[in-house]
Amino acid sequence: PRTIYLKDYKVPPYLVDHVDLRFELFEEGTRVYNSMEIRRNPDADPGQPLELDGEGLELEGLTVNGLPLAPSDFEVTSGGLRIEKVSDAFTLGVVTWILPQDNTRLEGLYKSSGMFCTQCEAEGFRWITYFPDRPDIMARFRTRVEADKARYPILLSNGNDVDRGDLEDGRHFVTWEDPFPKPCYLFALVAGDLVEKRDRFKTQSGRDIDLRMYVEPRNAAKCDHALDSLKRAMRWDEQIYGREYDLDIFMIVAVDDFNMGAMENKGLNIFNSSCVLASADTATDAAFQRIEAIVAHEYFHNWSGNRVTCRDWFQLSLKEGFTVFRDSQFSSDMGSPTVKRIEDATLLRTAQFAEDSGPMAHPVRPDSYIEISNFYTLTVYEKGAEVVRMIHTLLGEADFRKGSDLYFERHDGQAVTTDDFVKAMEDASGRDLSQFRLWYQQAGTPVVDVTDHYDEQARTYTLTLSQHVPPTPGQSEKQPQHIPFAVGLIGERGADLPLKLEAGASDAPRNRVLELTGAEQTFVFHDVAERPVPSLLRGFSAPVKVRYPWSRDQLLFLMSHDSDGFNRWDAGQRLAVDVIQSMLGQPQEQTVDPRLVTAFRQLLSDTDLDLALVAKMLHLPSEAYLIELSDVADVQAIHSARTRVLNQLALELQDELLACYLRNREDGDYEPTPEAIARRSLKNTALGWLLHINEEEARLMALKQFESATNMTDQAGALRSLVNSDFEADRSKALDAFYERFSDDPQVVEQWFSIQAGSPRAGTLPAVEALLEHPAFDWKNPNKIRSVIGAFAGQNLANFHAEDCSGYRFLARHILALDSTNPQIAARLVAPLTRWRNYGEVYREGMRAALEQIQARPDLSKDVYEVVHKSLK
Ligand code: DPP
Ligand code: ZN
Repeated sequence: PRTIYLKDYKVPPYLVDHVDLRFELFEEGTRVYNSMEIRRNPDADPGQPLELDGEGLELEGLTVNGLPLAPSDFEVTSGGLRIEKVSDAFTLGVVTWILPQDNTRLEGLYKSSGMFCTQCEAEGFRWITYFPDRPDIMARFRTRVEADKARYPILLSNGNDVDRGDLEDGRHFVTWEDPFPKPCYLFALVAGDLVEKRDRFKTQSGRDIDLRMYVEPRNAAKCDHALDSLKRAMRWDEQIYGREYDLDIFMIVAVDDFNMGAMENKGLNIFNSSCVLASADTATDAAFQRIEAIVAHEYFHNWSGNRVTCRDWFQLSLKEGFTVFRDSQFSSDMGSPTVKRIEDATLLRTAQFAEDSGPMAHPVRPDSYIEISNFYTLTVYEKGAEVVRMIHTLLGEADFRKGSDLYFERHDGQAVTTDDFVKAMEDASGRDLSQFRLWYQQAGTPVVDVTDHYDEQARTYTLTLSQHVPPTPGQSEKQPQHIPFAVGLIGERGADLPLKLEAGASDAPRNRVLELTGAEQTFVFHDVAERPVPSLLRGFSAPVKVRYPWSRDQLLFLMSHDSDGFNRWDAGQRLAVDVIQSMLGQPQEQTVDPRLVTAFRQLLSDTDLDLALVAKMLHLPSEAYLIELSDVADVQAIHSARTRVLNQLALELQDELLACYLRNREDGDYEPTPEAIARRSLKNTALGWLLHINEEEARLMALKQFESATNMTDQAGALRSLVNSDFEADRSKALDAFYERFSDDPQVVEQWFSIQAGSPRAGTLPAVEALLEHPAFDWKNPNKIRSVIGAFAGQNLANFHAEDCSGYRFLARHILALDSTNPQIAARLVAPLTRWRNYGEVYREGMRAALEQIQARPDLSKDVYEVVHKSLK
């Protein structure tokens, strides 16, 4: 397979101004009539042939200005179609025949539960018709959809519906026109027997927008949360970014088979059902929050992605990093900012840091790729969002807003680069971000080492920060980056001290963002009356690793005194990591540092503390995070050490856990408010811990909660606790009852699968293999694959990393099977094997053998080939 390089980018030789599409949808196939108004690009080298992309298409007709083209005038190539000689401006007509009903890749046009839908990002449009499938071609689309009226009463595409009517043979049509030029990856079409839920939104300038949500009839009662979230997002984007919606209609559609979470097609967002449908009795708090965030994310793309789009796919983070930053600000404003920060940092430190130190490590703006689908990564999305967040921190709220206004104004209707984004921020603020741009160019997680010195005589406190960025594939030498490093200094009595960078300065802040730009830099604080404890990288102000020799007592001190909620939580995490790591390989009877027990006792008993923060602080660092922190991970030892710490904590804190459970048990009507979510989280964590030690009273409480729960959070919480316990009989009874009750609800069945596959107790390999044989499992449905195979390899680490390597062979076998039906999903599943070099020998060899087994298969998809090949290199 061919590697594509950023340095090879050239402007397109031809532009498409207008596209007229007509889809004839039939059960045995779809005919697509595509008429494009094309002209030579005045900015490109002249004399180039016209090349269009196309995959899996049967070409039925080709005309130029209405006249058929002779076979000698064009050439159908492996990835498309080439016409050597064309005039400066012309209309090209293409007729193709495609088979959506057989499309298991879920790219282009396909069928899902009896409805037609599309997914064109990144390169799906080429599976529909011949077209220059690249985001810097922005065209106006007019789309006529024709189908059987009884089967497909709803026919949708982008923009406004301008015409509709009946045809012969019980068929009908609807014509859609999108006034905004857009790249073809934002094209969408939906046809199905769907119910419509309507709502309205009045924009800040007083325009009325029709909000329409389309779902299968059985999901009619699961739309309210998405529509409410949408309205909140629309209002928020007006208030915070001054961005107003631009069409008269905004549509959301839910489909069951979807490779991604959702897609921001212009005016017609298509969602994976699991990321949009919710009701109290079928969706957990986590799902409610995820839906609010994703609905907002896709909506925000209307400006950051659609009105201003990417020049090429190397610029993916231009829209994704910025939009993830925007949705994270939004979630933070809707809920608890500290909790949101903890969740974002946890994901980043666990999964993105792992990616950044593995064989697939790449910059936020990659330099090359084989298959772009492999670059919808945590680095492009989450690290990309952190990079934008750092710009926000460096510029401050007001200048950042000036920068975003300038960016939208300057580039409206254009396809641009991450450099253009940074330039707008520079121009609006007057700041120089040239060194900062390295965040887009250098892969790898910077490490900041911190040392300090307190001079009692001079009353100065000195922090020395030094940074290095580790080597990553293709980048052995790195330069120092521009790191906003927020700090505070905490005095003996727990209060923040003034931070004076000059002696005698008055009005000193107690929170400061130090700007680390050199390889090593020293910051001296004056008039420091006592030796402080430093609070470093407050609010996780940069996506870096911080090393400082904290003592356990200092961490305990920070846990209870840091005014920065994030760092309070982080101190608890560091302490727990330290305790767990010190128990690695120790005998069973090794006891846990009593200070950790005391700290957790405090957390459970202090009713004045912020519940949401306590709920987060009670989560021990995950196995995945502990693995990420190890140079050479011994998974079984990590699992055993963490389990022992959890057991001992639960045993010592039974009374407090019980009291916490009872205190937070009462629940009125279900509401996904931050306060109620925190109570449920605390309650279910306490229950889980108690069942972990097989406490009989807790068993009865769990059974009762399972039977009487009025919302899915409590229902699934009880089920999960039982499944993770040793109460074998209760576990299978509860699992059966749960399935019985929810078997006709795919989203709940997916939870049922993942609770089992992700549990170290219930999810041994034979049990997981049995789930694959379950009638509700479906190899064509990505959510089912993720909820069984993904949950097993991603969460059930003790069983996946079984020392006999059976987990790896299992994964390799299914990756190979899936590669021929859905290469995107197959390639995603390779991720748990990629970092084999960071594991102990047994694991390492087993993972490598699994990768080699996959690599040995001829005709691998580009998707799987790229990940496996780079992992073994
Ligand atoms: N739909 C995906 C997202 O919004 C890709 N654009 O991130
Ligand atoms: Zn996105």
